[in-house]
Amino acid sequence: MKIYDDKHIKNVVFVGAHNSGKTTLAETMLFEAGLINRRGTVEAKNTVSDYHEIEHEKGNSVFATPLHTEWRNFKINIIDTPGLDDYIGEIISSIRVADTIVTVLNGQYGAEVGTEIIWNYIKEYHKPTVFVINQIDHPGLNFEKSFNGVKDLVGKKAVKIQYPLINDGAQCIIDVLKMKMYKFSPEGGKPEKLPIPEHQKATAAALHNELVEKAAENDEELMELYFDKGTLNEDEMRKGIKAGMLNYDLFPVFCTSALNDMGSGRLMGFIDNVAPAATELKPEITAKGTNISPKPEEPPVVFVFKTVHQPNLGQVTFFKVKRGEVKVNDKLINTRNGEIEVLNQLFIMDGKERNMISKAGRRGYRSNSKTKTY
Ligand SMILES: Nc1nc2c(ncn2[C@@H]2O[C@H](COP(=O)(O)OP(=O)(O)O)[C@@H](O)[C@H]2O)c(=O)[nH]1
Ligand SMILES: [Mg+2]
Repeated sequence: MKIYDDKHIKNVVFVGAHNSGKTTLAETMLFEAGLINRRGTVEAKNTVSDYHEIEHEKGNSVFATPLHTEWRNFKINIIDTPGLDDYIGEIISSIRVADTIVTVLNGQYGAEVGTEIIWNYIKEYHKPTVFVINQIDHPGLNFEKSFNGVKDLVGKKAVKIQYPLINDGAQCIIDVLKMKMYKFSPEGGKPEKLPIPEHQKATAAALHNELVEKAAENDEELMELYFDKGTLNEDEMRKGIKAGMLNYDLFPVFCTSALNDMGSGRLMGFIDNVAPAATELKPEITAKGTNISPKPEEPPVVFVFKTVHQPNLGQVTFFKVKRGEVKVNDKLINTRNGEIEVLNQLFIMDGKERNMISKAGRRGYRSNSKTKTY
C-alpha cells in the first residue's frame, strides 16, 4: 500500500440511527475504490464491516469497525459504528478519534431518536460533520422531511450540496456545488455528468447562491471576493466550506443510495478535497492540560479508542496516532496507570483483515507484509 502524508489521510466516522445504511455505505465505498471486487450486503452477512458472529446473528453492527478506502490519492480511514443506543460507548470513543463525522440518515425517516442522541455527543466534541441522506432510491423517500430533520439539529447551518431527482425515469442527483446533474444507470457506479435540466435551473441556482453565501461568511478574504464578484469559484467555495466546517458553522448535506451505489464516489471526493484533515483541527488538550499539536517530529502520543481480546492474538488495542510516529517495539507510558506498554506488533485493520506494518504515524505508515486474515 502507498504511504500517505498527513494531508492525504482523512479520518471519518460513520454514525447514525440503526438501519440508516452506514455499513452498506462503507461497503459501497470500498467497492467503488476497487479495494473489494464484490459488494457484500448486510442480509447476506458478508460485508467487510459486520464480520463478527454476533453481528451476523443480529443482522446489524455491534462493534465499531475500522476500515479504509483509497480515493484519488487520498486514504480515507472509516470507522463504521453500531447505531443502537446500547452501544453508545463504541460510538463516543469513535467520535473522539474522528476528524470529520459522517452522520447517515435514513431518507425515509430523517432524523430519528438515535440520530438525536448521537448528535448530542457530536456537539460536545465540536467535530466537523457532514450529513448524508441515504436511501434516495427507496419509494418511501422523503428528502425534504429528512433535510428538515437535519435543520432541527443544526438550524440554518445546514446547507444542501445535493438533492435527489428522478429525471426521465433515471435516478439523478443535482449537485449545487459543481452545478451538474449526475445521472445513474440502474446498477449505479460512475454517473453521467450532465447540465442541470431547464426545469431545475432556478431551484439549483437558488441553492448554489445560498451555498456561496454561507461559504463566504467564514473567511474575510472570501467575503471581500464575494462582494467584488458577486460569486465564488469552486476552489473558493471549497475553502469557505472547510472553514465553515471547522468553525462548526456549516454542515454540508449530501444524498446517496448506498444500496444501489449512487453518490458514494462524489462523497469520497468531497471528503478528499474539503473535509478537514487532522492537521487542520484545533490542537487537542489532554486531561492533564498538555496541548498536543499533530506534528510528526515530536514524541509520539496515541489515543486508545478500543481494546479487545482476540483468541489467537491476545489483547488488541486500537489507537489513533495523535502526534509523532510509533514503531514496533516502542515503549509508551499509559497515562491512566503509569505503566509501560510495549507495541509488540502493529497492524492496519480492515474488518477482519490485518496488514502488518512496521511504523505508523502522522507521516503515514509502512507496510512490511501481505494482508493476513484471522
Ligand atoms: N433501499 C435502500 N436500502 C438500503 C440502503 N442502504 C442500506 N439499505 C438497507 O437498509 C438496511 C440497513 O442497512 P445497514 O447498512 O446495515 O445500516 P446500518 O445499521 O446503518 O449499518 C439493510 O437492509 C440495507 O440493505 C439504500 O441506499 N437504499
Ligand atoms: Mg451497521
